[in-house]
Amino acid sequence: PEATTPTPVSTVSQYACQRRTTTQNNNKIFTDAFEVLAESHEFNDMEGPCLAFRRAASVLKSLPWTVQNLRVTEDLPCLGEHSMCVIEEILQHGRSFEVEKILSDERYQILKLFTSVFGVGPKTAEKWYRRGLRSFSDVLAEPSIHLNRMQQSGFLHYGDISRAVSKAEAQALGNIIDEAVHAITPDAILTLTGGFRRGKDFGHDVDFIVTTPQLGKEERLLTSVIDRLKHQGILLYCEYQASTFDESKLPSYRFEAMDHFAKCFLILRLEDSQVEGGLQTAEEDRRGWRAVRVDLVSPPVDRYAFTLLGWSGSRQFERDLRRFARMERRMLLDNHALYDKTKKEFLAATTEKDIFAHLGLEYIEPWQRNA
Ligand code: TTP
Ligand code: MN
Ligand code: MN
Ligand code: MN
Repeated sequence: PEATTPTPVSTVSQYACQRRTTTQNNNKIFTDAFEVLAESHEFNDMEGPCLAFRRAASVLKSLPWTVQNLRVTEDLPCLGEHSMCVIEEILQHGRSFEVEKILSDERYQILKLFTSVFGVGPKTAEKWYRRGLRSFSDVLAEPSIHLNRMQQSGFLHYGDISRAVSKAEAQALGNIIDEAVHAITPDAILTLTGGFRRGKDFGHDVDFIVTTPQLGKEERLLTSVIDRLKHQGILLYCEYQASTFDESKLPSYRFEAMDHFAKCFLILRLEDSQVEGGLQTAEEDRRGWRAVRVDLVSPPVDRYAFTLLGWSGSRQFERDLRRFARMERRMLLDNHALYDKTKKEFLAATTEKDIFAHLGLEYIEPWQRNA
């Protein structure tokens, strides 16, 4: 008799770094639901379920087709019982009642509102909520609350920086940073990274890497760029972190550990006249400028490839690159270096392709990393 086993369709990897995920999401109705569930678990400090929903969303984002029945999901990795139930609900009713319940929950709504402020994370939001605060005016009127500088500017520029940055605005900021960087160091290296490098049309900020061909000059370049922006009158906020990079240290096991390179988190003033097609909203257009969040990181040039790979994201893609390195290759990867635990040696790289090759991974283009 003929074998009845169907030919297996090409299997989807459990690791985002072995999938190609463009900005075209064919399963948005499901992934939006999973992201609400992930966030609500994050607000309740439940890291495990939060990550599980983020992984489930990421798998669905990589599919070139839309999920139309529950059966097809059986061949997919990272979809647990709970995720399956949500998919089933949405397939049947067009929406998930569990997700709708969360969206209408007061605590979820308030924590979501508070964490939308630059400088306010889930911990601070939860603290304010526990104190009975329910709105921005509650927070601002509460005398016992001390806002740090970042949070103060977060409230000050709330309207502008909670509005998405367009590609044209990112391009205009690129011109400003490019001018500043090259006026200081003519042969400096400037690269757009983050979501815009992945081909996204909108972002919450614009991320750049700046470095110098001469090893050791990069940190000075970053502080000079900040000074120049300040003198130009376009620096609305600057949080500068000096380098604490130590090349003898092994890469970190923890994903959320920040990297140690010199960096700054900025809010810049972008003029309407600098943006091709002008600013987006009528209000900004009348005012003639808008505030935008910009991140700059400045690694030594011999770490450029690791930083580029680390800052290009997405966060899920980065998480899985590190998890893959550790679990499948006994290697440690972070924004600074790649270390082979078997050979007990660091593996050098000048391009992202070198790093993928060291890991035995097929190269994934930046626009395929929207996991
Ligand atoms: P983000 O700018 O937060 O995210 P994004 O550019 O992917 O999306 P958005 O449009 O919302 O801005 O971070 C970009 C990448 O930088 C992300 O993969 C994490 C990484 N990163 C670090 O590695 N270290 C850091 O200190 C910071 C702030 C970010
Ligand atoms: Mn970004
Ligand atoms: Mn972000
Ligand atoms: Mn950023």
